[in-house]
Amino acid sequence: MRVIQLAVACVAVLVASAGQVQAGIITNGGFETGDFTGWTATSNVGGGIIELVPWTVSGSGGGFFLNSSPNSGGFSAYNGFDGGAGLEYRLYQDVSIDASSATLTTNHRIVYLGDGTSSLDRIFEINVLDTSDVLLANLYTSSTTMNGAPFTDTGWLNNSFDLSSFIGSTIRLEFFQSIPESYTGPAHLELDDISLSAAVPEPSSLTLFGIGACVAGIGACRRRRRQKQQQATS
Ligand SMILES: [Ca+2]
Repeated sequence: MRVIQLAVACVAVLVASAGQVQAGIITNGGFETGDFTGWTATSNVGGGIIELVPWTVSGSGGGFFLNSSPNSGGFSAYNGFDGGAGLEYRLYQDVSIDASSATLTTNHRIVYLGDGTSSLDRIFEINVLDTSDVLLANLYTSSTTMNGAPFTDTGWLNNSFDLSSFIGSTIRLEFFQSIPESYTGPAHLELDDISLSAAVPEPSSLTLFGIGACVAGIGACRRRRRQKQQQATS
C-alpha cells in the first residue's frame, strides 16, 4: 500500500515541478501596459544627432514602415533604428537573478531597406551590465549591413540565454543599438516578450531524475518492509 502511495506522490511532485518552471521577474516584459513601465528607454538625440522614429510602445501598424506587429498581446516596443551618425538607443531594466530566473528569453525583429551606400553596419546588442553600467557580458550581437540592401524583414527572432553565472546578483539587462552613419536606409527594430525563467533541465534528465528518485524511494520502502518481515519472523 505504501508503495502505491509513494508512487502517487512521485507523480504529483513531477506534475507540480513542471508547472513551476516559469518564474520571470521582468516587469512589463511584453509591454502590455502600453508604455515603458518598468523600463528605461533612452537615446542620445541632441547636439546635432537626430532620429527617424523614437522609442515607442504601440499596437500593430506602427513604425516607419507602418508594420509593427506584436509577437504576442496587443503591444510591442520599437524605434526607427535609423538617424544621424552616432545615434545610440538603450532600453534597460535592473533585475535580481536567482535560480528561478536564470534563463533569459528575448524576442526581437528587424526590418530595413538599404538606401544608397554605407560602409558600416548597424549594431544591435543584448548585454548584461552592472547597475553602474559596466559591461559584464555581451549575450548577443546583430550586425545589419544596409549598403543597398533590399527590403528585408527578419520576422520575430527568439533567443534564450543562460544567466546562471549571475545568480545572487542584481544586473542591468540592456538592449543597445548604434547607428554609425547618417540615414543610409530606414529601419525598424521591435522588441516583445522579454522574460526570465528557471534554468530548465532537459526533459529527458527531468524524467530520469524523477524516475530515479521514485525507484530509490520505492526501493527504500521495500527494504523497510523486508526488515519488518525479518524482525517478525526472527
Ligand atoms: Ca506584447
